[in-house]
Amino acid sequence: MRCIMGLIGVLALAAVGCVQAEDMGGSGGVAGSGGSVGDGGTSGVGGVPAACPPLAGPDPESSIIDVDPSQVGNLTAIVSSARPGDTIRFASGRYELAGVYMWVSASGVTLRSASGSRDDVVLDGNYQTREIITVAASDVTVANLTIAKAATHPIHVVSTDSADTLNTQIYNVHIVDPREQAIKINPNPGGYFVDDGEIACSHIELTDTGRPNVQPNPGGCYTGGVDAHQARGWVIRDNVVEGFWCNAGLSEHAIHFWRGGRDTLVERNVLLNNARGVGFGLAAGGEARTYGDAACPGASGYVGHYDGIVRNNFVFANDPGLLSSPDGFDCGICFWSACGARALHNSIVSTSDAFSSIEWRFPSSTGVEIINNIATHPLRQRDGASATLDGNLQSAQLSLFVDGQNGDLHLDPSASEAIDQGVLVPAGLCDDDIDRDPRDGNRDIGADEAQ
Ligand SMILES: [Ca+2]
Ligand SMILES: [Ca+2]
Repeated sequence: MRCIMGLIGVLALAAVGCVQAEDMGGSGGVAGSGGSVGDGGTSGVGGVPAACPPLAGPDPESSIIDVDPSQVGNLTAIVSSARPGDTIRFASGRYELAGVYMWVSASGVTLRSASGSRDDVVLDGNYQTREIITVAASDVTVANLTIAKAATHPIHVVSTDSADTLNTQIYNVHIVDPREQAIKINPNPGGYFVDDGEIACSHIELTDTGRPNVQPNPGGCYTGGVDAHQARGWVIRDNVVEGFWCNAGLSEHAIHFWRGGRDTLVERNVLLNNARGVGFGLAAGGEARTYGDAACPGASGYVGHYDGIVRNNFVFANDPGLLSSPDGFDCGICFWSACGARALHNSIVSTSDAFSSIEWRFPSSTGVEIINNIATHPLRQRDGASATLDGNLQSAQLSLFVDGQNGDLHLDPSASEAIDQGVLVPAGLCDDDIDRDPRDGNRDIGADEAQ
């Protein structure tokens, strides 16, 4: 059913089910995993957390295309024929895709559930559909859905041979058990890029059930959370990403921007039991996007990532399976060939071993700043990288946190080693904490400013 929404139409069509009914989500702490919208913060007004409010309803001027599970065989055609600005609204239920995929090629298209709850709509690839949703146009939104068991990527954002893909919004999506990277961001070889997107308030996970199905080639563990190539200006915030590790082979990071990424902002995420947390850059050479404005004059040669900020994140590991796996908890925040990268006010904790809490590697990792982070394990310089370090606390004890064994990395009131012990940070760089509460005049070390 196609519903043309206008101001009058809203009332007229309410009776036939064309009006958005958003749920208001729950409430709770930022560290909760598995929640839906509403679990993203503690500081909202009127019971609606500020970081993850319900997505606004469809533009009343847009066309709404309602689909239900009986139409699953037609989804490829329905999505391919969407016009610019259309909203495709999924009725609650399980969509057994069995090879069906969705390719979005019109700008401004939105894919979302009718109920507003991401748990109510499951798009299940059952490892038969390769890419489930491909975004190949600008201003596309994917929201309030669950996407399970893609044979490759649950969401793949690509540019085309004639245009950049800009302003993708991925919001309140639950991605579970992808066979490869959960959200892949790739440029088309023609010189157009995928820039200025946002991934927010989502839950991306690899479960114990899904882990044996991970693509083993190449490297034994070809999976990860967000994997972005040559992308600029993305914001990755208020997500929970968990479980990306394998019994053989090293998983890609929970959040990874490389091959010439730039200006990525990674904030207020909870990264649980991943072999690697946040990565800017990776290689020391190869193909990469470059920029014409001398983005990093201090670096010579290959740069894997330019500038960008990683702030107010919890990165935590306590799963014995991960910690005893061959690669273990390899790296919490990893700046490899990452020029000008900043790690500000993160909390990085392992209950057992970890190789690096924060790592900066290769000579083009220059101008790096590592400020006011709290970590149980080493901050590690490697292979000619250079960084400014100040206000960090290494070898932190688990007792400094509210529940260091289970991942609530808010500071315990007794954590005098961390509370009020941070150094000054220029205004505008990190004014709030993981709860979106303001930093006070004496900054606490780590992601939490204790109240
Ligand atoms: Ca303080
Ligand atoms: Ca706080």
